[in-house]
Amino acid sequence: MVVVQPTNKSVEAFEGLHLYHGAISNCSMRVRMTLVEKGLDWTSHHVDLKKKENITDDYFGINPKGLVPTLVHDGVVHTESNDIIDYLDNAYGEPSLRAEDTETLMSWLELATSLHVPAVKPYVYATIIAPKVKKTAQEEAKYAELQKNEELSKFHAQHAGGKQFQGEAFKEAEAKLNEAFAKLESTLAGSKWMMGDKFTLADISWIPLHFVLIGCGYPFQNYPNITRWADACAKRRSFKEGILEWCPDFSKV
Ligand SMILES: N[C@@H](CCC(=O)N[C@@H](CS)C(=O)NCC(=O)O)C(=O)O
Repeated sequence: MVVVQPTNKSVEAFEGLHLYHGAISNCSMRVRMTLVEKGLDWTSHHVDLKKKENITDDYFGINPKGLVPTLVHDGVVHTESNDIIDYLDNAYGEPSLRAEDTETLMSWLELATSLHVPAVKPYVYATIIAPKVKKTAQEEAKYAELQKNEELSKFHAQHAGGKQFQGEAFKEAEAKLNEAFAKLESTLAGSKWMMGDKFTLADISWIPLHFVLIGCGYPFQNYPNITRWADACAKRRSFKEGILEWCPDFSKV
């Protein structure tokens, strides 16, 4: 559980569940899906990443990395999407999104987290997003002032001023995705959901990656089990309300 002490104290007065989230953000999608699956009421604070609404003193005062999503639950600030969905499932019992084999379930959430900066983000920025979130010189300066996280500063510097990164960084990202999706493909052979017969947090963690990456042209046609699983996920209300209502088609963002 990642709890943050906000310097923007306004959120400490919030009651109930408040989510700062981005329509096009795969990390936000998993939290919105969890809220729907668990039938929870929540207050939306939409942060438009294309308008760089995350690059403000106010938002960095809530999430010190300037990332979405951020959950505020009764004034307590939680970051990191895979920790947030685990937190919500623990905090609100039924319907449970856990599996009997908690260790394997958690390892899928950890894998999704660990792939984000080295693989998912570079792939998505290189194929679609970088030109859509190009910062003005003023926004670059504000970002440099606010961002204290070295990994994120380094990542964003790779496409500062409209630069596109392809080459080695892209190939490395692609190789990491290929390895992860080969593992997912074999896990889904003969089982409906990632953890067997039950739809769990593992499916919620991974289906936004499929949705976003297929929009970026990732070749999921080579993965028949993943395709079948994604079709089953797409039939759920949480997919419609947590993903499609906010982002109908990632290739058109
Ligand atoms: N590990 C974080 C990653 C969050 C993240 O990178 N969010 C993206 C959208 S999916 C974002 O806020 N991007 C804006 C930026 O990098 O400035 C999580 O899982 O919550």
